[in-house]
Amino acid sequence: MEVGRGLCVVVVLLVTAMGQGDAQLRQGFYGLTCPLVEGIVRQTVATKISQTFTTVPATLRLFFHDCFVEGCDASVLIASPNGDAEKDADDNLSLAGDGFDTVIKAKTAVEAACPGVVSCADILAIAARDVVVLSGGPVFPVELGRRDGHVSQKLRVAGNLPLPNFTLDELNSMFQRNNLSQTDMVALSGAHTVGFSHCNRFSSRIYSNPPDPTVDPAYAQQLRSSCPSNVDPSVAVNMDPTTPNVFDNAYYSNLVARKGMFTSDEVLFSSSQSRGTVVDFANNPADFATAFAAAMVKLGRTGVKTGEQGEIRRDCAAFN
Ligand code: HEM
Ligand SMILES: *[C@@H]1O[C@H](CO)[C@@H](O)[C@H](O)[C@H]1NC(C)=O
Ligand SMILES: *[C@@H]1O[C@H](CO)[C@@H](O)[C@H](O)[C@H]1NC(C)=O
Ligand SMILES: CC(=O)N[C@H]1CO[C@H](CO)[C@@H](O)[C@@H]1O
Repeated sequence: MEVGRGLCVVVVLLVTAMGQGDAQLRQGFYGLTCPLVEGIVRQTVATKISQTFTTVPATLRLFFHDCFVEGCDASVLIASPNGDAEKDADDNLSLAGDGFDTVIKAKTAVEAACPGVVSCADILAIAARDVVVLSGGPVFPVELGRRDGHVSQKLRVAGNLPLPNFTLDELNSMFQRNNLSQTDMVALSGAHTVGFSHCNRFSSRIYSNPPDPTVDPAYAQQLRSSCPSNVDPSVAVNMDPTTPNVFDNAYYSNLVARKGMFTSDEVLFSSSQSRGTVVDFANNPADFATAFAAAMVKLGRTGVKTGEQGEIRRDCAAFN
Protein backbone atom coordinates (compact mmCIF):
# COMPACT_ATOMS: atom_id res chain seq x y z
CA MET A 1 0.00 0.00 0.00
CA GLU A 2 2.67 2.45 1.10
CA VAL A 3 4.96 1.34 -1.67
CA GLY A 4 2.16 1.64 -4.20
CA ARG A 5 1.36 5.15 -3.13
CA GLY A 6 5.03 6.13 -3.22
CA LEU A 7 5.35 4.81 -6.72
CA CYS A 8 2.24 6.62 -7.74
CA VAL A 9 3.60 9.91 -6.40
CA VAL A 10 6.84 9.36 -8.30
CA VAL A 11 4.96 8.67 -11.51
CA VAL A 12 2.77 11.74 -11.07
CA LEU A 13 5.84 13.89 -10.41
CA LEU A 14 7.56 12.50 -13.48
CA VAL A 15 4.57 13.07 -15.70
CA THR A 16 4.17 16.58 -14.32
CA ALA A 17 7.82 17.30 -14.94
CA MET A 18 7.62 16.00 -18.49
CA GLY A 19 4.41 17.89 -19.12
CA GLN A 20 6.15 21.12 -18.15
CA GLY A 21 9.08 20.30 -20.36
CA ASP A 22 11.47 20.34 -17.45
CA ALA A 23 13.95 18.22 -19.38
CA GLN A 24 17.21 19.98 -18.79
CA LEU A 25 19.57 21.55 -21.22
CA ARG A 26 23.02 20.07 -21.01
CA GLN A 27 26.49 20.36 -22.44
CA GLY A 28 27.26 17.81 -25.13
CA PHE A 29 23.59 17.18 -25.88
CA TYR A 30 24.48 16.25 -29.49
CA GLY A 31 27.47 14.11 -28.50
CA LEU A 32 26.03 11.03 -30.21
CA THR A 33 23.77 12.60 -32.82
CA CYS A 34 25.92 15.45 -34.16
CA PRO A 35 29.27 15.37 -32.40
CA LEU A 36 30.92 18.01 -34.59
CA VAL A 37 28.14 20.61 -34.30
CA GLU A 38 30.09 23.09 -32.19
CA GLY A 39 33.12 23.00 -34.50
CA ILE A 40 30.94 23.45 -37.57
CA VAL A 41 29.16 26.47 -36.09
CA ARG A 42 32.46 27.92 -34.87
CA GLN A 43 33.92 27.70 -38.37
CA THR A 44 30.93 29.45 -39.92
CA VAL A 45 31.02 32.19 -37.30
CA ALA A 46 34.78 32.72 -37.70
CA THR A 47 34.46 33.02 -41.48
CA LYS A 48 31.57 35.44 -41.16
CA ILE A 49 33.46 37.61 -38.63
CA SER A 50 36.42 37.77 -41.02
CA GLN A 51 34.01 39.24 -43.58
CA THR A 52 32.36 41.71 -41.20
CA PHE A 53 32.83 42.48 -37.52
CA THR A 54 29.14 43.38 -37.28
CA THR A 55 28.59 39.64 -37.02
CA VAL A 56 29.66 39.90 -33.37
CA PRO A 57 27.17 42.46 -32.01
CA ALA A 58 24.44 41.37 -34.41
CA THR A 59 24.50 37.73 -33.31
CA LEU A 60 24.80 38.50 -29.61
CA ARG A 61 21.86 40.89 -29.64
CA LEU A 62 19.80 38.49 -31.72
CA PHE A 63 20.24 35.81 -29.05
CA PHE A 64 19.14 38.22 -26.31
CA HIS A 65 16.05 39.31 -28.23
CA ASP A 66 15.18 35.73 -29.05
CA CYS A 67 15.42 34.61 -25.43
CA PHE A 68 13.36 37.46 -23.97
CA VAL A 69 10.43 36.87 -26.33
CA GLU A 70 8.89 33.35 -26.15
CA GLY A 71 12.15 32.02 -24.67
CA CYS A 72 15.32 30.94 -26.51
CA ASP A 73 13.45 29.13 -29.29
CA ALA A 74 14.54 30.84 -32.52
CA SER A 75 11.16 32.60 -32.75
CA VAL A 76 12.97 35.78 -33.78
CA LEU A 77 14.31 34.09 -36.91
CA ILE A 78 10.94 33.42 -38.52
CA ALA A 79 10.51 35.32 -41.78
CA SER A 80 7.29 37.19 -42.28
CA PRO A 81 5.74 37.87 -45.64
CA ASN A 82 2.95 39.76 -43.84
CA GLY A 83 5.15 41.86 -41.56
CA ASP A 84 3.59 40.49 -38.37
CA ALA A 85 6.33 38.20 -37.02
CA GLU A 86 8.47 38.81 -33.99
CA LYS A 87 11.22 40.41 -36.02
CA ASP A 88 8.80 43.00 -37.35
CA ALA A 89 8.44 44.68 -33.97
CA ASP A 90 9.85 48.19 -33.75
CA ASP A 91 13.18 46.87 -32.58
CA ASN A 92 13.53 44.86 -35.78
CA LEU A 93 14.75 47.93 -37.60
CA SER A 94 17.90 47.74 -35.56
CA LEU A 95 18.53 43.97 -35.51
CA ALA A 96 21.38 43.77 -37.98
CA GLY A 97 20.93 41.27 -40.82
CA ASP A 98 24.33 39.73 -40.14
CA GLY A 99 23.01 37.94 -37.07
CA PHE A 100 20.25 36.22 -39.04
CA ASP A 101 22.71 35.45 -41.82
CA THR A 102 25.15 33.85 -39.37
CA VAL A 103 22.54 31.44 -38.04
CA ILE A 104 21.20 30.56 -41.48
CA LYS A 105 24.70 29.84 -42.80
CA ALA A 106 25.60 27.78 -39.73
CA LYS A 107 22.34 25.83 -40.03
CA THR A 108 23.13 25.01 -43.66
CA ALA A 109 26.56 23.72 -42.67
CA VAL A 110 25.16 21.71 -39.74
CA GLU A 111 22.36 20.19 -41.82
CA ALA A 112 24.95 18.94 -44.33
CA ALA A 113 26.60 16.93 -41.53
CA CYS A 114 23.56 15.88 -39.46
CA PRO A 115 20.25 16.61 -41.11
CA GLY A 116 17.21 17.28 -38.95
CA VAL A 117 18.99 16.96 -35.62
CA VAL A 118 20.11 20.36 -34.32
CA SER A 119 17.62 23.10 -33.50
CA CYS A 120 18.00 26.65 -34.77
CA ALA A 121 17.69 27.82 -31.16
CA ASP A 122 20.79 25.79 -30.24
CA ILE A 123 22.70 27.04 -33.27
CA LEU A 124 21.94 30.62 -32.21
CA ALA A 125 23.07 29.84 -28.66
CA ILE A 126 26.36 28.35 -29.90
CA ALA A 127 26.93 31.24 -32.31
CA ALA A 128 26.25 33.81 -29.57
CA ARG A 129 28.86 32.15 -27.37
CA ASP A 130 31.31 31.98 -30.27
CA VAL A 131 31.08 35.65 -31.21
CA VAL A 132 31.94 36.53 -27.61
CA VAL A 133 34.94 34.19 -27.55
CA LEU A 134 36.17 35.21 -31.01
CA SER A 135 36.12 38.92 -30.13
CA GLY A 136 38.16 38.51 -26.94
CA GLY A 137 35.46 37.73 -24.39
CA PRO A 138 35.25 34.89 -21.87
CA VAL A 139 35.34 31.25 -22.95
CA PHE A 140 32.43 29.22 -21.61
CA PRO A 141 30.59 25.99 -22.36
CA VAL A 142 27.15 26.24 -23.92
CA GLU A 143 24.21 24.12 -22.81
CA LEU A 144 22.17 22.52 -25.58
CA GLY A 145 18.93 20.66 -26.11
CA ARG A 146 16.56 23.52 -27.00
CA ARG A 147 13.71 22.93 -29.45
CA ASP A 148 12.42 25.53 -31.90
CA GLY A 149 9.18 27.32 -31.12
CA HIS A 150 5.89 27.44 -33.00
CA VAL A 151 5.03 31.09 -32.29
CA SER A 152 6.53 34.27 -33.71
CA GLN A 153 4.35 37.35 -33.43
CA LYS A 154 5.09 41.01 -33.50
CA LEU A 155 2.32 41.69 -30.99
CA ARG A 156 3.99 39.45 -28.41
CA VAL A 157 7.20 41.48 -28.33
CA ALA A 158 5.75 44.55 -26.64
CA GLY A 159 6.69 44.78 -22.99
CA ASN A 160 9.21 41.96 -23.18
CA LEU A 161 12.31 43.83 -24.32
CA PRO A 162 14.00 46.55 -22.28
CA LEU A 163 13.94 50.14 -23.52
CA PRO A 164 16.99 52.40 -23.44
CA ASN A 165 15.20 54.83 -21.13
CA PHE A 166 14.43 52.20 -18.49
CA THR A 167 15.04 52.87 -14.82
CA LEU A 168 16.96 50.42 -12.66
CA ASP A 169 13.69 49.11 -11.21
CA GLU A 170 12.26 48.54 -14.67
CA LEU A 171 15.42 46.74 -15.78
CA ASN A 172 15.46 44.59 -12.67
CA SER A 173 11.83 43.59 -12.92
CA MET A 174 12.09 42.64 -16.59
CA PHE A 175 15.26 40.61 -16.03
CA GLN A 176 13.81 39.00 -12.90
CA ARG A 177 10.85 37.79 -14.94
CA ASN A 178 13.44 35.90 -16.95
CA ASN A 179 15.08 34.51 -13.81
CA LEU A 180 18.06 36.86 -14.11
CA SER A 181 19.39 38.70 -11.07
CA GLN A 182 20.58 42.29 -10.94
CA THR A 183 24.17 41.04 -11.16
CA ASP A 184 23.25 39.02 -14.26
CA MET A 185 21.60 42.11 -15.72
CA VAL A 186 24.62 44.32 -15.05
CA ALA A 187 26.93 41.66 -16.53
CA LEU A 188 24.80 41.09 -19.64
CA SER A 189 24.60 44.84 -20.24
CA GLY A 190 28.37 44.58 -20.78
CA ALA A 191 27.45 43.25 -24.24
CA HIS A 192 27.25 46.94 -25.11
CA THR A 193 31.05 46.83 -25.27
CA VAL A 194 30.54 45.96 -28.95
CA GLY A 195 28.16 47.24 -31.59
CA PHE A 196 26.23 50.28 -32.63
CA SER A 197 23.26 52.34 -31.65
CA HIS A 198 21.18 54.54 -33.88
CA CYS A 199 21.17 58.19 -32.85
CA ASN A 200 17.46 58.31 -32.02
CA ARG A 201 17.89 55.78 -29.20
CA PHE A 202 19.85 58.27 -27.06
CA SER A 203 19.30 61.70 -28.64
CA SER A 204 17.11 62.89 -25.77
CA ARG A 205 20.11 62.49 -23.45
CA ILE A 206 22.45 64.69 -25.50
CA TYR A 207 19.96 67.41 -26.49
CA SER A 208 18.15 67.82 -23.18
CA ASN A 209 17.94 71.21 -21.53
CA PRO A 210 19.20 71.40 -18.86
CA PRO A 211 21.92 68.90 -19.84
CA ASP A 212 21.60 65.40 -18.41
CA PRO A 213 23.97 65.40 -15.43
CA THR A 214 24.72 61.70 -15.92
CA VAL A 215 26.39 62.31 -19.31
CA ASP A 216 29.98 63.53 -19.43
CA PRO A 217 29.82 66.95 -21.21
CA ALA A 218 32.70 66.19 -23.60
CA TYR A 219 31.12 62.84 -24.51
CA ALA A 220 27.77 64.56 -25.08
CA GLN A 221 29.51 67.01 -27.41
CA GLN A 222 31.18 64.16 -29.28
CA LEU A 223 27.81 62.39 -29.69
CA ARG A 224 26.12 65.60 -30.88
CA SER A 225 28.72 65.98 -33.61
CA SER A 226 28.13 62.37 -34.76
CA CYS A 227 24.38 62.77 -34.34
CA PRO A 228 23.25 66.28 -35.37
CA SER A 229 19.64 66.92 -34.42
CA ASN A 230 18.50 66.52 -38.05
CA VAL A 231 20.51 63.30 -38.45
CA ASP A 232 19.61 60.66 -41.00
CA PRO A 233 17.85 57.91 -38.99
CA SER A 234 20.18 55.29 -40.44
CA VAL A 235 23.25 56.82 -38.75
CA ALA A 236 24.61 54.71 -35.91
CA VAL A 237 27.55 55.21 -33.55
CA ASN A 238 29.76 52.85 -31.56
CA MET A 239 28.35 52.13 -28.13
CA ASP A 240 31.83 51.66 -26.66
CA PRO A 241 33.77 54.81 -27.61
CA THR A 242 37.09 53.27 -26.48
CA THR A 243 37.45 49.69 -27.81
CA PRO A 244 34.38 49.09 -30.02
CA ASN A 245 35.69 45.91 -31.64
CA VAL A 246 36.88 44.09 -28.54
CA PHE A 247 34.71 42.19 -26.09
CA ASP A 248 36.27 43.61 -22.91
CA ASN A 249 35.17 45.32 -19.69
CA ALA A 250 35.63 48.86 -21.07
CA TYR A 251 31.85 49.26 -20.93
CA TYR A 252 32.10 49.57 -17.14
CA SER A 253 34.97 52.08 -17.08
CA ASN A 254 32.95 54.07 -19.60
CA LEU A 255 30.02 54.08 -17.17
CA VAL A 256 32.30 55.24 -14.34
CA ALA A 257 33.46 58.06 -16.66
CA ARG A 258 29.77 58.83 -17.43
CA LYS A 259 30.22 57.70 -21.00
CA GLY A 260 27.39 55.23 -21.05
CA MET A 261 25.29 55.38 -24.18
CA PHE A 262 21.76 54.91 -22.85
CA THR A 263 19.99 55.94 -19.67
CA SER A 264 19.65 52.19 -19.04
CA ASP A 265 23.46 51.87 -19.19
CA GLU A 266 24.43 54.89 -17.10
CA VAL A 267 21.78 54.17 -14.45
CA LEU A 268 23.74 51.06 -13.49
CA PHE A 269 26.45 53.39 -12.21
CA SER A 270 24.24 56.29 -11.08
CA SER A 271 22.16 54.06 -8.86
CA SER A 272 23.79 53.17 -5.55
CA GLN A 273 22.06 49.79 -5.72
CA SER A 274 24.14 48.57 -8.68
CA ARG A 275 27.14 50.90 -8.61
CA GLY A 276 29.31 48.48 -6.63
CA THR A 277 28.94 45.81 -9.31
CA VAL A 278 29.83 48.29 -12.07
CA VAL A 279 32.95 49.45 -10.22
CA ASP A 280 33.95 45.84 -9.55
CA PHE A 281 33.55 44.87 -13.23
CA ALA A 282 35.46 48.03 -14.28
CA ASN A 283 38.39 47.20 -12.01
CA ASN A 284 38.45 43.41 -12.23
CA PRO A 285 38.12 42.01 -15.75
CA ALA A 286 38.09 38.46 -14.38
CA ASP A 287 35.04 39.22 -12.22
CA PHE A 288 33.24 40.53 -15.28
CA ALA A 289 34.29 37.54 -17.39
CA THR A 290 33.02 35.06 -14.80
CA ALA A 291 29.75 36.93 -14.26
CA PHE A 292 29.11 37.40 -17.97
CA ALA A 293 29.69 33.72 -18.75
CA ALA A 294 27.39 32.64 -15.91
CA ALA A 295 24.70 35.11 -16.97
CA MET A 296 24.86 33.96 -20.61
CA VAL A 297 24.27 30.37 -19.51
CA LYS A 298 21.27 31.51 -17.45
CA LEU A 299 19.97 33.67 -20.29
CA GLY A 300 20.19 30.60 -22.52
CA ARG A 301 17.79 28.72 -20.20
CA THR A 302 15.02 31.30 -20.51
CA GLY A 303 11.69 29.74 -21.42
CA VAL A 304 13.29 26.91 -23.34
CA LYS A 305 11.36 24.12 -25.01
CA THR A 306 12.90 20.68 -24.57
CA GLY A 307 12.06 17.01 -25.01
CA GLU A 308 8.98 16.62 -27.15
CA GLN A 309 8.06 20.31 -27.15
CA GLY A 310 8.46 22.44 -30.23
CA GLU A 311 10.29 21.11 -33.26
CA ILE A 312 13.66 20.90 -34.98
CA ARG A 313 13.12 23.39 -37.75
CA ARG A 314 14.47 22.45 -41.16
CA ASP A 315 14.66 26.07 -42.27
CA CYS A 316 15.38 28.51 -39.44
CA ALA A 317 13.24 31.18 -41.09
CA ALA A 318 10.09 29.03 -41.40
CA PHE A 319 8.06 26.65 -39.24
CA ASN A 320 8.19 23.06 -40.51
C1 HEM B 1 19.74 46.00 -20.18
C2 HEM B 1 18.84 46.40 -21.06
C3 HEM B 1 19.17 46.65 -22.49
C4 HEM B 1 18.71 47.68 -23.23
C5 HEM B 1 17.78 48.78 -22.76
C6 HEM B 1 19.28 47.56 -24.55
C7 HEM B 1 19.03 48.43 -25.59
C8 HEM B 1 19.73 48.45 -26.76
C9 HEM B 1 19.56 49.43 -27.80
C10 HEM B 1 18.54 50.57 -27.78
C11 HEM B 1 20.48 49.17 -28.76
C12 HEM B 1 20.73 49.97 -30.02
C13 HEM B 1 19.98 49.43 -31.17
C14 HEM B 1 20.17 50.28 -32.37
O1 HEM B 1 19.77 51.45 -32.36
O2 HEM B 1 20.73 49.81 -33.37
C15 HEM B 1 21.22 48.02 -28.33
C16 HEM B 1 22.23 47.43 -29.05
C17 HEM B 1 22.84 46.27 -28.68
N1 HEM B 1 22.51 45.48 -27.60
FE1 HEM B 1 21.35 45.99 -26.07
N2 HEM B 1 20.06 46.47 -24.59
C18 HEM B 1 20.03 45.85 -23.36
C19 HEM B 1 20.64 44.68 -23.02
C20 HEM B 1 21.38 43.90 -23.88
C21 HEM B 1 21.80 42.56 -23.62
C22 HEM B 1 21.44 41.76 -22.38
C23 HEM B 1 22.53 42.16 -24.69
C24 HEM B 1 23.19 40.84 -24.96
C25 HEM B 1 23.60 40.01 -24.04
C26 HEM B 1 22.58 43.29 -25.60
C27 HEM B 1 23.29 43.33 -26.76
C28 HEM B 1 23.32 44.39 -27.62
C29 HEM B 1 24.26 44.50 -28.72
C30 HEM B 1 25.38 43.52 -29.03
C31 HEM B 1 23.94 45.66 -29.40
C32 HEM B 1 24.59 46.20 -30.67
C33 HEM B 1 23.83 45.66 -31.86
C34 HEM B 1 24.49 45.96 -33.20
O3 HEM B 1 25.47 46.69 -33.28
O4 HEM B 1 23.99 45.40 -34.19
N3 HEM B 1 21.84 44.31 -25.09
N4 HEM B 1 20.74 47.59 -27.11
C1 LIG C 1 10.46 55.43 -22.18
O1 LIG C 1 10.04 55.75 -23.48
C2 LIG C 1 8.75 55.28 -23.82
C3 LIG C 1 8.47 55.66 -25.26
O2 LIG C 1 9.49 55.17 -26.09
C4 LIG C 1 7.73 55.87 -22.88
O3 LIG C 1 6.45 55.33 -23.16
C5 LIG C 1 8.10 55.55 -21.43
O4 LIG C 1 7.23 56.19 -20.54
C6 LIG C 1 9.51 55.97 -21.13
N1 LIG C 1 9.90 55.48 -19.81
C7 LIG C 1 10.55 56.22 -18.92
C8 LIG C 1 10.94 55.57 -17.65
O5 LIG C 1 10.85 57.39 -19.10
C1 LIG D 1 12.12 30.65 -14.05
O1 LIG D 1 12.41 29.57 -13.19
C2 LIG D 1 11.25 28.83 -12.81
C3 LIG D 1 11.66 27.80 -11.78
O2 LIG D 1 12.72 27.03 -12.25
C4 LIG D 1 10.61 28.22 -14.05
O3 LIG D 1 9.45 27.52 -13.72
C5 LIG D 1 10.28 29.32 -15.03
O4 LIG D 1 9.78 28.76 -16.23
C6 LIG D 1 11.49 30.16 -15.34
N1 LIG D 1 11.12 31.29 -16.17
C7 LIG D 1 11.64 31.48 -17.37
C8 LIG D 1 11.15 32.68 -18.13
O5 LIG D 1 12.48 30.75 -17.88
C1 LIG E 1 7.15 46.81 -38.58
C2 LIG E 1 8.52 47.17 -39.01
O1 LIG E 1 9.16 48.01 -38.43
N1 LIG E 1 8.97 46.50 -40.06
C3 LIG E 1 10.25 46.77 -40.67
C4 LIG E 1 11.25 45.69 -40.34
O2 LIG E 1 12.48 45.90 -41.00
C5 LIG E 1 12.40 45.96 -42.41
C6 LIG E 1 13.78 46.18 -42.94
O3 LIG E 1 14.67 45.26 -42.40
C7 LIG E 1 11.45 47.07 -42.84
O4 LIG E 1 11.30 47.01 -44.25
C8 LIG E 1 10.10 46.88 -42.18
O5 LIG E 1 9.27 47.99 -42.47
